[in-house]
Amino acid sequence: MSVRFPDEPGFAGRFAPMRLEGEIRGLEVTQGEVPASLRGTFYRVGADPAWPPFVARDFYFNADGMVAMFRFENGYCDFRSRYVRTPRFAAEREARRSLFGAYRNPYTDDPSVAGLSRGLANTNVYWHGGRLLASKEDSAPVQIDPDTLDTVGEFTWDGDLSSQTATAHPKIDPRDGSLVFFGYMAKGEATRDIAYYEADATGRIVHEAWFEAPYSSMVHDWAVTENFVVFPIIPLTASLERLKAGGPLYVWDGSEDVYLGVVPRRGTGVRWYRGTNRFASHIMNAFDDGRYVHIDTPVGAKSAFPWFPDITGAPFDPEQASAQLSRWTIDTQGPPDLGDEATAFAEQRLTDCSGEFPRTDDRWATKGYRFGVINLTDIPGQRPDDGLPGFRWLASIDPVTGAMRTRFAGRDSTVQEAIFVPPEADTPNGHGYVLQLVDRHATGTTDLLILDAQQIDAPPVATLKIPIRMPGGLHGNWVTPQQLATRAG
Ligand code: V55
Ligand code: FE
Repeated sequence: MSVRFPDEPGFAGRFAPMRLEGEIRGLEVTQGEVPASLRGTFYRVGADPAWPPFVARDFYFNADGMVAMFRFENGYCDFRSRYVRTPRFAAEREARRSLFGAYRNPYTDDPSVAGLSRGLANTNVYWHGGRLLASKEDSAPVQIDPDTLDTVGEFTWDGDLSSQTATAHPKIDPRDGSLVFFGYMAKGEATRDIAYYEADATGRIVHEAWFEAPYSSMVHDWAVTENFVVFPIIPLTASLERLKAGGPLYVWDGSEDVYLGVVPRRGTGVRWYRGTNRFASHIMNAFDDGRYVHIDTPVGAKSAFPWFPDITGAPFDPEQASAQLSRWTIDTQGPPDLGDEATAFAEQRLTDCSGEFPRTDDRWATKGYRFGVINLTDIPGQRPDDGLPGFRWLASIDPVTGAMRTRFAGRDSTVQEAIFVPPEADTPNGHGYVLQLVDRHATGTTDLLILDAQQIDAPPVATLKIPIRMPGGLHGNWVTPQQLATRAG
């Protein structure tokens, strides 16, 4: 009956479970001063398994969502962390053990939980229509109380969500506050169905369109511009037969093409632009000029996820998995599918450094922009000699000039996703703060850095100390007091 986590890489180092819910009023400031004018809350979610898995070689995509909040007011920062009480979390807490099996494989579950949502709410936490929503791409989001982090319950846009799933990477159009989102595998695991939605600023779904992808795959992030949405179909392919046989949902298929599905905003028809095999996951930003769509995303030769096997059995190769920020350009008036060996969209590399977790100043989301941040695993010629894998630098980039600044996290330190925080006043694109959690491996603590967005390489404006390790960090967002005041019931 002992609680014992497996001696496996998925539960070691920065993936070792923490499982701690708590509150610290007034985090310790170890350097600098928190600007008194900084008012708002940074919410982020990490994946932290509440119970040991009963399947072998489990990984953090399959772990419970732990939401953390950092609320800034008058130079103080209050911290709170809380698990999302998904139906799955509640059932396993009651049983004091895992009841759900392998990642997105319901055929491996304990029969007692058949029919219960497998959602973990572990990938993103965002504010829209007066609600704080924690989400994972295999299910509907879960509404969270923005002050206590108590779980309100599953949110299905008042029942209007016809898809079984909703992306963890919705975009908010700064023009009108619309939430632009989609569900993939919308009719169940390994299906090819995609449902595209827009909800107005109040959180009511006002547009819905359905279509089928060329093949079933992980559609983790996507591109939204003023006039188009683009669905990247990347060959982390899924198969229901494999799932039923107890195998992984995804495998990397190096023989399959990439497709970019372009749909006009609030339109219905999809056009598929085909390109040669490669990998991409997160999108920094995207924009269009009415005809050409530009999408900035790190692009690698192969999948960055070591836990999804290569279809050929080839071992994971970090070199091939490393991705460099690149720009994909689609001529929406050009021919969509040029057939074998050809590519129907252009690719131009923006940097030679390897990285992921790109973000932008979301006031410029969907628009031509001058500021992004990204975490780097490697800068040619600057690799530290401490042998620690993972993201070691933060970089800021102006995609127009290519100008880049970098900040090394330090020895024994890795970085989690950074976010841009606008100051109270209207400022130019990229003028404000960048917030970033830094894992201090030697002490098992975490620092929250407040950086000047225009000089991320300068000493931090302030460093706050969280005296615990915060594992499995994924995505987060900044919510202003004005937004919190629009709370829906
Ligand atoms: C990602 C994370 C997920 C997932 C699928 O970063 C993709 C990508 C935390 O869960 O289920
Ligand atoms: Fe993501």
